[in-house]
Amino acid sequence: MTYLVTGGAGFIGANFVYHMLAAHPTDRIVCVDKLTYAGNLSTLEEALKNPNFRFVKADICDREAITKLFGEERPEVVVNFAAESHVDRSIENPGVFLETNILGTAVMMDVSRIFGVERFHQVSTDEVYGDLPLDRPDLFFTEETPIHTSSPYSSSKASADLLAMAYHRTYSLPVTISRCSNNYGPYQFPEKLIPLMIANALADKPLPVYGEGLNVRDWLYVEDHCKAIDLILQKGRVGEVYNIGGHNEMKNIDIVKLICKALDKPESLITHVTDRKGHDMRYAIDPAKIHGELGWLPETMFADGIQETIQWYLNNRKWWEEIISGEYQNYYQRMYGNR
Ligand code: NAD
Ligand code: TDX
Repeated sequence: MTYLVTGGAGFIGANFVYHMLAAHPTDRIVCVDKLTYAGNLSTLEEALKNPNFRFVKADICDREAITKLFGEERPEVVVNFAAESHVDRSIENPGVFLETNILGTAVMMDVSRIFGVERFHQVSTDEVYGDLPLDRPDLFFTEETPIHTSSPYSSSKASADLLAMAYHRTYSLPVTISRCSNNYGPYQFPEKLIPLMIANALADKPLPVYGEGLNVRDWLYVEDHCKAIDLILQKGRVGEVYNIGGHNEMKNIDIVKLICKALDKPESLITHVTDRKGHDMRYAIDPAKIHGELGWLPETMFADGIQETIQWYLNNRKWWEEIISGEYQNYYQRMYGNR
């Protein structure tokens, strides 16, 4: 069996590559990634030593390159992680989100149709459901919750989901979609909340909390997300959407305080900065469908996963210090300089 994984040099895609190489040691994993600012070949260093793994640098919008690759590899399964993934960047510059997240997904599905893949899995997000009010803790996102987006990022992901469902209905492309809550774990790019706060705290720099920090996210350890996608590939029903989340809601401010405590840094580093435009208040997934149908449950408790993650960033300073030493500095200045 050959799996084509797009975006495998990014955070979740790379964790998925490692999961698949370990869980399916006789299968072939081909990774295609454009290596944008968010993609790092060093993340795949160990995978590159495995004869069942191949890396190809290409843009999912490049129909010719993708067609050539399908001709060479004839993948049975495609898992589409490749995306522009950072909400703040989508607010700054939406165009590239529309290109990669919508048009790139369309190219991947067109070529998948031509080559008759057995499964096209679209990795989506809980952000397509918009947000929930803080004063209604009884409400959760189910697969039936209407699509209702807030940012250019979530709108581009929702567009891709709608297109995927249309390709299923119109062309019988064997599509599945997963919508996961916020991931954390090794190899997350330090523009995202948890690694950014770890990196800043270690440098005794201000910890920029948007607004009051009362926004709630539903955190899932990345390995649990990877296992859920694997299960959907093996046992999920074509044409279905599966929500993935572990009922682990946390306020941003509490996450940042927890990081301060774990690193023995003072909470006085916390700086409240101007809020994100259109900032979603609360995400919360109801995972009853994937639990009931496929038997999936998260395995890592947040208390353990966050300690492991902090330890990983302490043990792998070279990986993230290299990233934040380059173009990231310009990004940081633009995003936080006058905030
Ligand atoms: P990431 O930004 O860390 O990685 C994205 C990867 O895609 C990078 O390696 C990048 O080089 C690659 N890429 C970008 N544009 C490309 C293009 N045009 N062609 C080929 N490769 C391209 O993202 P992530 O956090 O790992 O997210 C992966 C997927 O999971 C995304 O689709 C995202 O929407 C979804 N998701 C993320 C989260 C989360 O908490 N991070 C939660 C739910 C869903
Ligand atoms: O410096 C910061 N300060 C801050 O208060 C950053 C980077 C974030 N935040 C807040 C904004 C959010 O409420 O923390 C929360 C988490 O922010 P992000 O890490 O940017 O994630 P989020 O916007 O929730 O989106 C993430 O989860 C869903 C991923 O980036 C998406 O790709 C995924 O679809």
